[in-house]
Amino acid sequence: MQQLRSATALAGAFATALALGLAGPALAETWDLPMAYPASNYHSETAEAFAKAVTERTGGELEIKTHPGGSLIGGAEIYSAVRRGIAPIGERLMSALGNEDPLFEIDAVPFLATSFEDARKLYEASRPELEALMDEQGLVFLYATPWPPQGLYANKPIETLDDMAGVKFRAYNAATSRLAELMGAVPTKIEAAEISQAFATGVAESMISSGSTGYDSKLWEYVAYWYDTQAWLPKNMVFANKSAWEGLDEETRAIVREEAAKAEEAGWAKAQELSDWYKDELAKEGMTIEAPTEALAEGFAKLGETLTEEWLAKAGESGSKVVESYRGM
Ligand code: PCA
Repeated sequence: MQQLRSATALAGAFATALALGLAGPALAETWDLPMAYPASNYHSETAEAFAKAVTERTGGELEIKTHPGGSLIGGAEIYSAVRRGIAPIGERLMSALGNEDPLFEIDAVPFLATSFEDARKLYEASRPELEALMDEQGLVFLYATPWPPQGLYANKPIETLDDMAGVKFRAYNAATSRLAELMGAVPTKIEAAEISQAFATGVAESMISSGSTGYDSKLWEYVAYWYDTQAWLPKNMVFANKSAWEGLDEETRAIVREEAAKAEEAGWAKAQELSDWYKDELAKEGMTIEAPTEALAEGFAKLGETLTEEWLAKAGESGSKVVESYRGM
């Protein structure tokens, strides 16, 4: 049936092309866009608006369909799926790709960039390298948007790092796993779609994330504290498979690029706009939202130094170059 339908579509497209006197038929395409975060999250909404705009502006010639919440492909598999052409386009948390290349982790280096303004600079400084790296991997980078600053969720008051000893910690990338280890906590990598279940069943008791993901996961049902450590602002990125991209005509590619640039601006604005709102919502649900104690902040700063050193050692010259150019901005 599927085959029959595409055969009919093909014949229709040929007929239209002949009628228009075109050299070759432009076939309408549907691109499924797998995403890891829930439909109601602003990252997903931004990608949905991007998908709609591309679909409309190309007159349906390129239809992009979003699939939030890991419903089509789980978060951990999205990058390799797009790389292998299983999905033509996808969205993924950049810093979860440290195994591909340490450069992807640059926005999860603790205290390197802790405000939206600095996060934007770090992004501008790293973007050319990221684009080149992804190009080598058979991918086309389209846009990236940030999460609000990362804070510490816990099921009990945390006054110093010692209070984290033995705590079951949900990690979302290698850097947060390592951070947990250094705190003496016990890390487990868990995708956002499984956070609520992990906290409900006691698999996780703590995590570092934004107010955004705590809000999406209704974390107040399981933990009472969020410490505003402002540790870093990680990003999600949207990227396409290079062969799929090269299959698009130039006009379509230009439309995708334009809409990606708009989505990027919208995503950065939305993240800033919602950052405090999320904290207020967590507080309204009864959570204690506090700045870390001096001792906790100091403990984190020390861990941050260790993690920065470790990252610089891994990321080598290209990593140091990006950090240097960021610091010079
Ligand atoms: N939310 C994502 C990554 C960073 C964030 O704020 C998560 O927890 O998976």
